[in-house]
Amino acid sequence: MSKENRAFDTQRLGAGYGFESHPKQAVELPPTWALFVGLGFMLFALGFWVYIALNLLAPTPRLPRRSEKQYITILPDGSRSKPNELSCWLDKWAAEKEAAKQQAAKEPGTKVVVPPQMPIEQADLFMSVVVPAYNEEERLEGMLEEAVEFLESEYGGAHDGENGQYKQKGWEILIVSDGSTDGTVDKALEFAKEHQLSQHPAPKPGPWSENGNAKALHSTHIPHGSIRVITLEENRGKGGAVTHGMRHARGQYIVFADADGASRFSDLGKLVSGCKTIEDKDGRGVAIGSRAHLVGSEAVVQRSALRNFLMHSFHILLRIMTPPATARIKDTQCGFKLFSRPALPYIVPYMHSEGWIFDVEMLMLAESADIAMIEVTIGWKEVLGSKLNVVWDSIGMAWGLALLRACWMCGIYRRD
Ligand SMILES: Nc1nc2c(ncn2[C@@H]2O[C@H](COP(=O)(O)OP(=O)(O)O)[C@@H](O)[C@H]2O)c(=O)[nH]1
Ligand SMILES: [Mg+2]
Repeated sequence: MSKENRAFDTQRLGAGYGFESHPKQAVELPPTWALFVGLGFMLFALGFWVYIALNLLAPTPRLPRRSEKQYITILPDGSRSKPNELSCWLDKWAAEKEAAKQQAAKEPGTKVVVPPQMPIEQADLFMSVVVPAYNEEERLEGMLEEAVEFLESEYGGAHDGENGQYKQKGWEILIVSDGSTDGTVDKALEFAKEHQLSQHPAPKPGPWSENGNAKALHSTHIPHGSIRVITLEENRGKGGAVTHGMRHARGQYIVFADADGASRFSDLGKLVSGCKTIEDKDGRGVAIGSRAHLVGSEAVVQRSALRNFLMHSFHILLRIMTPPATARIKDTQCGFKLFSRPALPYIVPYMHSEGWIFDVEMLMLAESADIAMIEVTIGWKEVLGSKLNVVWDSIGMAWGLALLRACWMCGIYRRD
């Protein structure tokens, strides 16, 4: 045999050409149990690292700073107030809960029961409106105009509920400026000043009035203190701002609404009646403004094809990744949602998401506490100047959703 075709020379054992040089013997596999132990070990190691990674990646909201627990409003003489302390039901609730727990630990024999969610302090007024606002100097005024007109006509003066009549009356607007770098705060306070009742004691008929009916420049006059402006020192994101506002709400019902006025504010009445129909014996309920009926309509079609495509993809992801009642909600992202006060301690203390995905976390928390939710169709218009970065924020939302679900499943987030 010539030297050139040595590779095929299987007679020459030990020639150093690979397989032909191995002695023939049966391959011995490890026992099955050892394979299972190895596999189990690998899965455990994987789980361990996933758990560590989730712990590192899970968003932890930062604690509010001193100045963020204060608000500014307009005084009866039209000047700006100094910063006042915000009342915070959450701080009181957490302190009481802790005290009850310690009491229970101290007296193991006497059976002190800590209710899973202790009730929070009573409402002072009927409706709290939380408005997250990030650089909204352009869009805020129109929204406020529409809101106060409805609130004043529907729920009376801002202080009516504080006088002991059951909280059918009274309202407040909490504007949470989320580290805005423009004139959002000034715009909000200017608005409050211009509309303040004490600034316009009695509208006088003048050349502008029609048929002798006085019609002042601003038709709605509001009692002082109705609008509170809170400033977050650093931008947190919409979820952070809404949650912050909800911690300081004094209303029997709490709604959050976008600063651009995209939702028809007068549909708040529909949310309240919808919520009342589903409240349980403890008065807990959530009403979700819905634009689902508008899909395919002019308002939605006007949006870019990319935004609509991403919206549909996000809905599919939501269906797969959220528990059943949340997955059934057709429009989870609408910035117009109402909560009854007794529902708050099941949701607000356990919020983690700071960004756009916070709505889903709120709904998942409500679902996990067996709080009924109802979707209510509302009027809505597309308003220019959206701050949503369609591509990046969609990726961020998908990632946020995956993280959120994983953290709840692994017990990194939990109610205690
Ligand atoms: N707090 C806070 N709110 C934001 C931020 N970005 C947007 N918003 C608010 O979220 C609401 C909806 O924002 P918008 O830009 O209209 O989003 P879109 O309606 O989804 O297109 C408005 O009230 C914004 O001021 C942010 O970074 N922080
Ligand atoms: Mg908008």
